[in-house]
Amino acid sequence: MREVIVGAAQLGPIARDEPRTSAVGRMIALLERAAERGCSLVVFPELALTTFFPRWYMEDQSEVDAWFESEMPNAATRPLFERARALGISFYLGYAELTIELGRERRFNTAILVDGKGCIARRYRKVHLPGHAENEPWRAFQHLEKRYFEAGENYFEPADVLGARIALAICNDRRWPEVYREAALRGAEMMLLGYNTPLHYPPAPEHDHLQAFHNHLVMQAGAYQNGMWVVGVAKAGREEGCDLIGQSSIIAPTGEIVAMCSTLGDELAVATCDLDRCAEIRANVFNFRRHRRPKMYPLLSTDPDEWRPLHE
Ligand code: CDT
Repeated sequence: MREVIVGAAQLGPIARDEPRTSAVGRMIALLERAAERGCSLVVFPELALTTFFPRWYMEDQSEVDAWFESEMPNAATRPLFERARALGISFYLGYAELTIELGRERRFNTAILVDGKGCIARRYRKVHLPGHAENEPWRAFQHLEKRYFEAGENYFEPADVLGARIALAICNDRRWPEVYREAALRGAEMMLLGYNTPLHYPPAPEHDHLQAFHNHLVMQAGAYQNGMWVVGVAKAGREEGCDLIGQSSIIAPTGEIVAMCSTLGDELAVATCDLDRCAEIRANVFNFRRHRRPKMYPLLSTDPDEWRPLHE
């Protein structure tokens, strides 16, 4: 058995005027609880330092940039890094990243995996950015990720942390089956995912009552079909008038939910994850080498603009 005790550290709402130091303080409180329960890995949500700012249309770039971090750790987050290192806990943290690369400013929706020594073992930039790029006033609230972020261009390569192969993804990524499969083909045994998911989906409100179902559906399928642990962690509750789903969960490679938050506030759900259980699935029904037929799926990694009918 190769066991990792994992804490899914759900956050309740973060107010627009709540300083990062307050959010970090709440995360440190969850970290302390996780330590008491023996966790060596704690997962925080997507964009965990601030409110979910893509719900507002902003034209002034300096107003947008106030939501971003240009270094990590920084003054606000250093106490979290230091407390986690003192406790020997690895953690996943989502935040808005502003960086200078290729000679220009670049902005990403980012998650990092920090190891028990306080070093960043993997930085992942969200690949699937949902929403829209222009103001759409007919919506009850905006979802402007396509305006404020560039899409990440990193593969789903797992990091070796805690004797486990751990991959990262962020929120909307969890709805795409290719994400889990790519990570699994790269040897991932666990997928960490933070999310902010509104209960109301303006383009198709007839699906609002299915939000929590779809949340679990995609993560449980991803876990089972790839024989990996999945840890999905919400920022939940009524945030600036917008309801965000909760149900942060730890899901076994069999697809079963083994721990779940039951509130919409700051809460910790804990499970002992035996990494060797991945083999129950991967040595059998989803033995990739034995049963996959990659030559039959050529369109899966083809750009849509290049699609051609198979028999043209
Ligand atoms: N943060 C994020 O990616 N949220 C999306 C909302 C639905 S698409 C507008 C999600 O997939 O949960």
